[in-house]
This record gives sequence, C-alpha cells and structure tokens, in this order.
Amino acid sequence: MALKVYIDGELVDEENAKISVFDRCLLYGDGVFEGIRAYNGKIFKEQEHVDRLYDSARVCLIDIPLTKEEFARAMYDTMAANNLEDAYIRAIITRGKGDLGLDYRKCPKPSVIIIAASIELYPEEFYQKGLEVVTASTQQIRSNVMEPRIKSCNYLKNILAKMEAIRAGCIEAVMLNAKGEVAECTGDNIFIVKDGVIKTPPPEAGILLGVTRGVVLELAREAGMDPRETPLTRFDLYCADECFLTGTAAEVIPVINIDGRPIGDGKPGPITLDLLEQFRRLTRA
Ligand code: PXG
Repeated sequence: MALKVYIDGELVDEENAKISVFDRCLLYGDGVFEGIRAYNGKIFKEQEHVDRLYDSARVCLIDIPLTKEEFARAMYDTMAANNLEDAYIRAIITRGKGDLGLDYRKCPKPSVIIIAASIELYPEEFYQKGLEVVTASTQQIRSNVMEPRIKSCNYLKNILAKMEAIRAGCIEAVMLNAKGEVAECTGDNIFIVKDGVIKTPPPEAGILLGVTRGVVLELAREAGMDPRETPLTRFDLYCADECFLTGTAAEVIPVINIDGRPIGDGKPGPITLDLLEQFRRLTRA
C-alpha cells in the first residue's frame, strides 16, 4: 500500500507528495526538520521534539502555520492514515516556494511535510556486540557560524563525515569541534563512562541537544548517578571504560572501538547495557 504523506494539511499518496523545484529547501537547504519515534501508538517525547522544531523555525524566521497542538495532531493523523503504531516520523518545514534569489521575504508560505514510516531498526547485533567508530576529519561547524541547535536541512557536513565512517567500514563517525574537542556523531550524541562517572560534551561543544541525550541524562540521574556535561577530547574517548551513542533512530547503542583503540575490555560495558535496558523499558512500557 502506498504511503500517505501529509503536505500542507492534506494526506496524499506518496507518488503525489510533491514540492516545487522553487522550494527553498531544495534550492538552499532552507528548512528545518525533526526525526521522531512513536512506540505503541504514542509519540515519544512529543513536547520536546515539537518545541525543538518550533525553536529551530523561530530562529530561521519561519512561521509554522499550525499551533503546536495542531502539529501534534497532524503527526497522529499521518500515523493513523498509514496504520502505524510504531513509527519513525520525519517532520519537515520548508520556507516554501520563492524565486531563485536569497530574499526570504519572497516566500509567503512555508510548507509542512510529515512522513510516517516503519522504522528501519539497526540490526540487534550492533546492540549486543557494539559499534566500531572513527573520528572524521570533517569537523562540526563553529556555533558562532552556524548554530548546531538548529536542526536545519543542511546536513552536508554530517553526510561528508558519514562517508568517512562508511569508507572506514563503520556506520558512525565522531565529529570534533574547531577546538579539537569531541562534539557529537553524524546523527547521534556521544557519552563515555570513566571510573563510574557518565560524561557527555556540553551544549557549548557545539552539538544538537538530542532528545535521547536528555532522556539518558535523566535516567542516569534517577538511578542516583551524577552525569556530567563536560568537554571531552579524543584522549578521554580512548581511555574511557565505556562509550555509547544516543539518538532517535539508534536509541542507546554501545561503542567498543574508536579509531582502532578498544574501549574498556572491548565489550559493551555494564552501565551502557543498563541504560539501554532502561531506555527500552521506558519506550516499550
Ligand atoms: N546529533 C545530530 C547531529 C543529529 O542529527 C542527534 C544528535 C540525536 O538527537 P535525538 O534528538 O534524535 O536524540 C541527531 C539526530 C538518522 C538520523 O537516520 C538522525 C538525525 C537526523 C537525521 C537522520 O539516524 N538526528
């Protein structure tokens, strides 16, 4: 059955889900997006994702023509139209159709696109065995040039870093910031555990403030741990006892090797596995 896609208030068949070649998102990557999961018919961390989407749009002076409540309803409608209980939802707001110039005022109407599809899960073996990752030479952009908290449709640097990962036989790569500190991965945030302490780069390292990152920090706090948001270098990664990544698609995934250095004893660590289990319990509850 053809997927039904939400475009500007209508649910249309996938083959009719089209946007203009004059759409700014195509011409300039001038748009913002979200990747969201639904588990058992419920959108996970709906408020956090919707808030982040609206904040991204606000900074870009894109006026989303729906209230947050209407937007959430549109996501549920799109899921229902596709008979989905568990879904990966991609929401895209483009600045809309304009002329070929940069003047954003010539785009009177932003477009709202919502795609709800079956989630393509990472193979379970990655969760059991853990991932090997590499550091990419492609850096995270400086936040005073391009604010990484805006989830914009400009993902080329992440794709270039992902190419480096794939060419090295991995599926994720670590990106450093201009100071050489660890920032994040191409589509995931990164954590380490050292001497029982959970650490992750702070917002100032130039990262997307991942929703999953926030959930994991919260789970760790609830478990009585005191997770730290602190600058990390590659030295810290290589000498960590454990490492894991967090993201909407990946959830919590162990890392066992970085740039050829085994992490800890080269197996997923106990704190990582515990957080993974807690995350699954929370989402599958
Ligand atoms: N950092 C970056 C750069 C991201 O794009 C995350 C961290 C994790 O954030 P959440 O809120 O999901 O915990 C992301 C996630 C994919 C994919 O297919 C992932 C993302 C964007 C596009 C595709 O894995 N973003």
